[in-house]
Amino acid sequence: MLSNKEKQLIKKEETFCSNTYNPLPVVLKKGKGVYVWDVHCKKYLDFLSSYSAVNQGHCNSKILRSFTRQARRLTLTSRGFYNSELGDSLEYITKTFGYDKMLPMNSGAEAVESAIKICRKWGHEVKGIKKDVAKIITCNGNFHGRTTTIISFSSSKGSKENFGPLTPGFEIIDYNNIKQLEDVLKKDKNIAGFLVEPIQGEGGVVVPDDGYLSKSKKLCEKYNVLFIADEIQTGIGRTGKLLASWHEDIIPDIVILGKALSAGFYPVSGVLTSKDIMSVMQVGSHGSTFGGNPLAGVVAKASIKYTLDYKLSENAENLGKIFRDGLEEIKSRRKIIKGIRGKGLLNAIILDCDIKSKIPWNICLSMKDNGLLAKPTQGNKIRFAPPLVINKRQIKKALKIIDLSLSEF
Ligand code: IF1
Repeated sequence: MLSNKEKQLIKKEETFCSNTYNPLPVVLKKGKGVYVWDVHCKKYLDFLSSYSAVNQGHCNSKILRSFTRQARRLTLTSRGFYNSELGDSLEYITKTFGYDKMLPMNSGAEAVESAIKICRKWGHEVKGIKKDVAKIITCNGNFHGRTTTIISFSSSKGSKENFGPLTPGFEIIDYNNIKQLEDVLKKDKNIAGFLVEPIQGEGGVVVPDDGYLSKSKKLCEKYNVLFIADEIQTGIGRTGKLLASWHEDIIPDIVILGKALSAGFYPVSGVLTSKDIMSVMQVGSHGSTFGGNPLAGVVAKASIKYTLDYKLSENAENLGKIFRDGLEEIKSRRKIIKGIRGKGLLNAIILDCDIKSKIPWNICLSMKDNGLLAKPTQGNKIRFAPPLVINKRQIKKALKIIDLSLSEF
């Protein structure tokens, strides 16, 4: 039951904020590491991690120190001038991921939009596609953000209803389907890029077959098409490697980062690629008021450094296995679980219910009451994605809570 204080806070948010979400009825006030507390100081394990934006844990002390030191000194200069932090942080980030250059932006969607611009310009000016007919292949079940161009290639009707006219220039194929990719590449000479999530997050944590990414990359090389990996959710250690693409030893032509690139302190995103590909972006072809500001540079470098120094990718790999084994054990006793899938600490259970059923929501309400926060995705799945700083004891605690809540269904 919600207290009067919670009801008032919820009512105020609903009164003054656009109504585009259906939040779980919990009002959070504090976060630290894998935990968040509500306004009555009830503690929860956060198994959503703001959709993988706080991989380094809520309010990470080390990153906070770097953040506040820079915030006291200089936060924003515009790119109308140079600043003392941007070059240093982009050198660190590009070298960490093995690229020559990064185009710095703010939100994930802005970075995806920027990657689309780079890819199209490369298609026209380097590949030689006729003016304004370059196309990008994307996948059914994709989620790349909420801007008008991005929803134009979404396969979910709900996200594009009445937002038209939509942006042309996208071919949608089935995810994890090499034949469909090759068919389009063979048929259509105007393809400039293939934009894909190494694991589809919103699609309900859909892990493609082993080899899907490497075969796709090889096809892109064969047909002179840019392989663009959207690692906004799967990057920064989430799936057990620094980039999910690295599970298949591929080097995408373009990598898009966001979310945990700033450990949840401040929107920082970016597009990483080679200097040749980035050379299509000349003075005046792109920009952003906050893109590449000194505070963003400092917090991004500190967030990546923390991820490496504290081996969060390895932790995600190891604890992800323990977590999935624990879910398998629960599944053997709880028929409501139909399937388990994921990699590293990006996992989901598939429930044996209709996608319109209230069961997933009610299970999340019960887990909330038992001290764990998670949310359903794609109807009959519940995503589990804790901060990557989680330890074995906390994983075991989470499994107990999940088991207890499922016992009610
Ligand atoms: C919300 C989903 C996840 C993303 C990938 C780009 C973006 C996202 C692979 C855009 C953002 C967020 C958005 C968030 C919910 C969450 C989400 F459910 F929407 F699909 F994680 F799976 N590429 N994903 O996952 O980044 O502009 O949001 O910074 O509330 O819409 P953004």
